[in-house]
Amino acid sequence: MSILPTDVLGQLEQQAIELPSWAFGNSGTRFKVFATPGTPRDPFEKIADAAQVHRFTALAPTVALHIPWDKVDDYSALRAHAEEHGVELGTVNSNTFQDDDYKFGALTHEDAAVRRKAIDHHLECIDIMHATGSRDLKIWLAEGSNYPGQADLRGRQDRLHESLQEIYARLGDEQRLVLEYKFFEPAFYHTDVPDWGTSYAQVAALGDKAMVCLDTGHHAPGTNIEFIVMQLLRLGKLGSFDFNSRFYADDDLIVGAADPYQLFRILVEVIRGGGLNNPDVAFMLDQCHNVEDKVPGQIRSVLNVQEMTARALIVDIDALRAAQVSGDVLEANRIFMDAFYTDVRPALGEWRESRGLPADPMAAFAASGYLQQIAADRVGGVQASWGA
Ligand code: PSV
Ligand code: MN
Repeated sequence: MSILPTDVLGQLEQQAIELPSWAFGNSGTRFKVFATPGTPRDPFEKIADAAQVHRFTALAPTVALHIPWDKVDDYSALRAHAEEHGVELGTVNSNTFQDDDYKFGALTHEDAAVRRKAIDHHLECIDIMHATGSRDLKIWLAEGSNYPGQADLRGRQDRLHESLQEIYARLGDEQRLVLEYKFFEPAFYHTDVPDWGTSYAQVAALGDKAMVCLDTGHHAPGTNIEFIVMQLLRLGKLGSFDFNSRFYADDDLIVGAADPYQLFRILVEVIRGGGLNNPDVAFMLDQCHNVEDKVPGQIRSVLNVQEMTARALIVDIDALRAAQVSGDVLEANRIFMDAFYTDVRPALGEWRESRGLPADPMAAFAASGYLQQIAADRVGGVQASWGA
């Protein structure tokens, strides 16, 4: 028998990981953004690139948009373009972090006129979601303060609740709001949604269609992220993941690159809590490819998630439970580590081939000549980058 039993393969077959449109544009640090030949000039080209990831892996059927970066005149046309390329449009991300008016906050701002503008932006995002067929509105707020005493922490929390209430009230029956937390940056003393507890308190006060988004890069070093995953699943409030990995801050590196074992531990809790292939829990990437090629960077990312999911699925749960119940600490840990150390890559390759996919999607994509083709075709225009 393969190390991946049929029921495990059945679960892997259903796995879907949403790609961020911004991963296909140029990105970098505050020091330099390096351009690459063939980088998309508009959302249509970003979606064409994203479709390549799905074509070679069958893992990425949807693409998230960021507004206004992905603003177009005709969202139905963008939707049709996505469908022609074999993918669908996914989560709509709002953006209240690049406008001068938002220097001191958006949904929390002291000035009602600025709050109005920020709320209206979210209402526009919901209108876009109707045209694109998107279910989720993802809100990440770059709001906070840099110096103690600068801001009225309590007043901002109350205004956040009021603003979110108005946005929530506009959601359609099938739509959801997911509120992302982040403990620092761009504000460095406090942020208004710094942790899962604050996000949970805010979304719980809204209702069933509001959930927490967990970005794996948004925690202090050493945070036990899998514990948060367990707790949010237990509370029925884990709406989505933004997967990426970090060495130092919010590095937005390839998921599973910095700490594969952490990704394994997270996925074990996802499975334990019923979050795998559960429509309530969206798997998304939130990454930037600053120095590596973008399409293969995304292919590697979804494969990393798939591989670690396979390892998490082969944990011998019955034996683990028995060891836990009997207090056999070392045996429980051995069972856990056995699954983590199992090399599932050959079995996954064989399985992909049996489904008509390339055993090695990275190699197959490289051999396809796509990167050379877009470099030759996409001449002129302005490459998409931060802010476009
Ligand atoms: C913020 O760091 C974040 O994680 C949010 O998800 C944004 O929408 C995304 O990055 C892109 O800026
Ligand atoms: Mn994120």
